[in-house]
Amino acid sequence: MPLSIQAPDSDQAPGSRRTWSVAAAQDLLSLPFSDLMYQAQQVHRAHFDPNRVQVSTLLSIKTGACPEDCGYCSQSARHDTGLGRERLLPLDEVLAAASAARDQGATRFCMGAAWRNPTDRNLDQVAAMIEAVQGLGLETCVTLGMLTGPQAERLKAAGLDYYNHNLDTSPEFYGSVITTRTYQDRLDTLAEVQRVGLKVCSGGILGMGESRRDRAALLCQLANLAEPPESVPINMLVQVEGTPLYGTAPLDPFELVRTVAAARIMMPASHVRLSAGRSTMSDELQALCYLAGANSIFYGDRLLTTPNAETDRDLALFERLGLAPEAAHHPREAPGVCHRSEPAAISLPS
Ligand code: SAM
Ligand code: DTB
Ligand code: SF4
Repeated sequence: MPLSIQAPDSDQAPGSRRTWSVAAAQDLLSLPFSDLMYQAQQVHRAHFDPNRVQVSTLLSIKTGACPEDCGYCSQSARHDTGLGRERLLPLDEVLAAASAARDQGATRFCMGAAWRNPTDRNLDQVAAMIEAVQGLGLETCVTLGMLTGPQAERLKAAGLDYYNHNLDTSPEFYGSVITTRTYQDRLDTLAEVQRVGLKVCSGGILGMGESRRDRAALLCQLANLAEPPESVPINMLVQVEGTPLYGTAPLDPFELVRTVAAARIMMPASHVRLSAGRSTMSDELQALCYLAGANSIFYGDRLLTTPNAETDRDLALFERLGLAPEAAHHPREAPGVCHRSEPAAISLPS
């Protein structure tokens, strides 16, 4: 059944999961910084080993010429960003990138395509990629745009672990960023993905000119889904020349830390990923995000079309902070199993 945009409601029946109201989320985001961080750390430590970080690597399997008009995106055909249209990558190139990512220590391989939605033929090709990447012992995630129910079933049957589909911002601000689809379209795809038993990766982008209330409303939408997403990417806008959002006033970095902390408190068992934007963040800002409860990153020198923080810098920061990569949860663990896990094999600088 399609989900609908959540009305604010803070009633909580005994024993049930809390429904977050926008006002309650806004109150969290507005706490004195130390109080917010303290709460987030308590929640983080109750659910995770705070010194382990899940490590995913991204690959753009189909770049550019997307018919959507997302105001932040380098890949929209409607923005002149200098990106050309590329074809779907062949399977052997995807496999080579996945095995390099595994050798570098990634445990999940995330494949992104610049589609509004995949065709059934596209899905057959992506299903072959999922099966091959899984054969390397990596968890798999894909982000392909909107899906129908049967398409979600097809991905589940191929053995996919996670589907990424971001809500990006609040329902109210969404139309200022994207006009070619609705918030409800996003929720409908998420409902199909959850219905077939795929794990959900869904989050948003900060620094698009949204207000703190918009960030609160985004977190409410995510936390109030039928089940909270297993993975919550918090992206900082990567400003790409030629996109409508290029030149947006930068967000106060403490708002990023606050949003990570609130996400941790509102979705205690979810991995919160400090996603795009790390290449321009200081080590100290990233450390604050880890302290606020971020426990996942994209690792590797590239995101989809823009540079990521360099792997050497990430490894050095892990070493300086005493962090270690989390081992893969693959083959699948039983539901409800604790998220604490052994470190993965990854070579740290000496
Ligand atoms: N086309 C698919 C879709 O939109 O769902 C999948 C690919 S799309 C590039 C994946 C996500 O990347 C978007 O939902 C958005 O949240 C994020 N993203 C894209 N461009 C970004 C940018 N410049 N800065 C930060 N995040 C970005
Ligand atoms: C997500 O939340 N962020 C990733 C991934 N999911 C697909 C994408 C970030 C893209 C950043 C801009 C680029 O490299 O094109
Ligand atoms: Fe297309 Fe996805 Fe970029 Fe939007 S975010 S323009 S749907 S690739």
